[in-house]
Amino acid sequence: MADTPDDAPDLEQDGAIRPKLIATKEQWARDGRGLTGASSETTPRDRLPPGQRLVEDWPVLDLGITPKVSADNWSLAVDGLVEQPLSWRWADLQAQPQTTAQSDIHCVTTWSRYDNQWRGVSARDLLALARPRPEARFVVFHSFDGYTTNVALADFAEDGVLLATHWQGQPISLDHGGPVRIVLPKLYFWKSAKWVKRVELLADDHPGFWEVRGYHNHADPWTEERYSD
Ligand SMILES: Nc1nc2c(c(=O)[nH]1)N[C@H]1C(S)=C(S)[C@@H](COP(=O)(O)O)O[C@H]1N2
Ligand SMILES: [Mo]
Repeated sequence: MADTPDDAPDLEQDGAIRPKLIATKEQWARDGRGLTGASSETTPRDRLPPGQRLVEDWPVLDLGITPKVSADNWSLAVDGLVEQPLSWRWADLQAQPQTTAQSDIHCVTTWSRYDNQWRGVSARDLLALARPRPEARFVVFHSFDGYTTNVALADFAEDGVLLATHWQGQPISLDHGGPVRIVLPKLYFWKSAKWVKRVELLADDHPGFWEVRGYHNHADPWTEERYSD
């Protein structure tokens, strides 16, 4: 089924995939919606990337499925090209060193939100435990709602990238991808997988849900890598 995510969700869930929303976002990619053509070369590199507007609230965006994931049934696999595959339950995650990091959110639908205070396990600490093999160059995040998204291993290993459990000192709500979501501050927010269940390391790139539907493979907000052309 080409129009559904490639992973079957494996928990109970509320809601269903919203085909109209997906079709609309595919059309935005074809239309180049939100593109200003201004690159960081022509505009001052201030805090708000080109084509973005600041919001105070925090919108909820996803495919329409909210998996019934909690600390009790949560699990995480880190696998693929790693020396030490990991299989964590909630207590294993809690036993890791906890990192806090503040960052701005930039969503491709043109909203940005400043000063988000995140806490969780840093990607660097996770990678130090799992030990990527030399051939590993890409990462795919798999989520409990069936969503996937891909990044270069180098981008996952950046400073400030977290498997986040807390936002502004509170547990991340289910709507926003709790109990554990990825936060990848340097890329558009669709790369920050909610409800993450698997971090897969690969030698070859494997485009995710939006990346095969007209959205940019890399997704740098500063150079408006919104869509693939
Ligand atoms: N598992 C999962 N993660 C996801 C998505 C999704 O549908 N499922 N949507 C992405 C998109 S398009 C955005 S903009 C952000 C939205 O996160 P928020 O709802 O916490 O604002 O989550 C990203 N991560
Ligand atoms: Mo998004």
